Amino acid sequence: MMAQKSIIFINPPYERIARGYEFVKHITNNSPSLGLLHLAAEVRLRGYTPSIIESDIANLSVEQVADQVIAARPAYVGITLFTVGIWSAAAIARKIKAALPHTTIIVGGPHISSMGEETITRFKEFDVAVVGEGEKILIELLDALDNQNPLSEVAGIIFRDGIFTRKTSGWPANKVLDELPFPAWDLLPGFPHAYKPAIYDFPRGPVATIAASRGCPFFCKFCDTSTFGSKVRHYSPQKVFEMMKHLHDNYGIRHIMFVDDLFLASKVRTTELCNMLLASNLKMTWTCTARVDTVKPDVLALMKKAGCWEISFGLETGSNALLKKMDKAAEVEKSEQAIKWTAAAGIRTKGLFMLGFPGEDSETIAQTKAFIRRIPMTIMNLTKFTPYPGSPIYRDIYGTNIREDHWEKMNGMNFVWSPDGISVEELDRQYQSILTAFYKRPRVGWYYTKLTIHYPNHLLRLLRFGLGFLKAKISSIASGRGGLLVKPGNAHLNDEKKPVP
Ligand code: B12
Ligand code: SF4
Repeated sequence: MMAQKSIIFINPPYERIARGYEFVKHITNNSPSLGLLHLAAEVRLRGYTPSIIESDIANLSVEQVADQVIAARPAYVGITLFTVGIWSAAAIARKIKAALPHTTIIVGGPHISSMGEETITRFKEFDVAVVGEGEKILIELLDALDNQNPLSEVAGIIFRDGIFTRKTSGWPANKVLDELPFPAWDLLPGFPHAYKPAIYDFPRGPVATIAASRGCPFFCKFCDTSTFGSKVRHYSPQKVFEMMKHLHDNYGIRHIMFVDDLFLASKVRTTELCNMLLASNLKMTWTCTARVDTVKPDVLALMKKAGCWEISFGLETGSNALLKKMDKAAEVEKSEQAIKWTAAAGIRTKGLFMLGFPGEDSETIAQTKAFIRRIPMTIMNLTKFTPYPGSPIYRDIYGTNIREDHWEKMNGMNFVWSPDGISVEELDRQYQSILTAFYKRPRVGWYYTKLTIHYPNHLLRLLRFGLGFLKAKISSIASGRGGLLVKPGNAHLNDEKKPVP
């Protein structure tokens, strides 16, 4: 018997960390899928019984996830798809379909918003795809499936119709975010303690994530904005405050990570939220992401008072020429100013950098190294440039080819492509060298020592990471790779193209 009106949401397992760097798992971000929490809350309101499987965080393999689902015999399965997780999601779906042919498998998420038609055509184990923001569309879709109404009448979906793949008209994005129910944190197994963000990214746990807005009006060439589009919509400051209080009062949450792209886009809203936090007795800390052109000393001072602990800035590179190529609408000088203002306000500064964007060369790498040495940055993240489907650069690089063999590697920790004149091996070497240029300085080392003494909860994770790193280095030297942690020879643009069958 199929469990009627039940739906299991899955965040599939994926290669989170590049081979050779497995020890990094001890210190990386283990945040859950906020999208699935929003969807679960919405369907529960409409009488469905949702549950959630966070595969990676629960350390579940493809087989284990499929077995759990098969045992529960749900009417529906909803899988969230990042490009990196597509193969494992397809493997899970295939196993479920073999055992439960009447279970409908619905997919959504960033990979679908950018490449939905190709995905539904390619992967027969997925039944229907939901494009963009999923809450309202999923409700309409489930209603149509329950009542056997034609899918062609549901907007915002892609489905197979005989041998054809059909896409219905787009669904307008949710305009009023306040109308959405709070994410269903109560359905997350092990919440909140199982969901730790990256080490040193929060002072004290437990931690939860909130997206206080959706959408971004910029078009940085490396960024996939296909899910939420360019129209920015916000929760009201009052609702954000209520969500924080709900998390604090019901789950003991002490730190919030705002994951929206442009948390500081509106000075008025930021000021209002900060004033609410100051007037309350919620002693929560929080972090957010901002563009360098949205911070000013007065707001920063208020944010600090209201508990802001760290701001992440997408700095990307120390080269103005490269920023221009990225269509980032930013300049190194502005970045430097924003970092200085933020540090002066007593807020930690996190720089998000990228290595290997088209145009990267030895000169831009030297500029980046000089930049990170001179700015008062507390913590840096360096990702390996990846042309994600949905980003404007994707078509520039791949044209109409679909390099599905690259998908599994698209976790920001592999170079699947390299610019002319610079090899993947050289980029890998520079990757380590840039991180070393920042983290090996005595000032940074001393800061982290003080931080560890102040917040000893991070120590155990750090020890596990350190031991893993040591083991990886020794094994690399022993196998003749001279300490290099990644095996050279990733796929390159000039490799033989593998078309979609
Ligand atoms: C927070 C975040 C993370 C967190 C949490 C990840 C998670 N699983 O949600 C962490 C740090 C772990 C993370 C990691 C990565 N991330 Co990330 N992340 C984000 C960020 C900033 C916000 C996501 C979010 O919470 N949004 C709010 C919620 C409500 O939206 P949502 O999850 O997209 O869900 C909505 C819709 O997508 C849809 N939907 C989603 N799933 C489903 C399923 C069904 C069945 C249905 C019907 C609908 C549906 O409905 C939901 C509700 O409206 C986005 C940027 C962005 N603006 O979205 C990048 C983003 C999603 N990440 C990205 C990437 C590349 C990654 C990494 C692969 C590598 C990296 N550089 O970090 C890793 C691995 C991802 C993984 N599989 O977990 C890309 C994805 C591009 C792509 N095509 O794959 C994005 C879009 C950034 C970008 N602009 O390029 N990430
Ligand atoms: S990088 Fe940031 S500013 Fe640029 S498009 Fe993406 S979310 Fe918007």
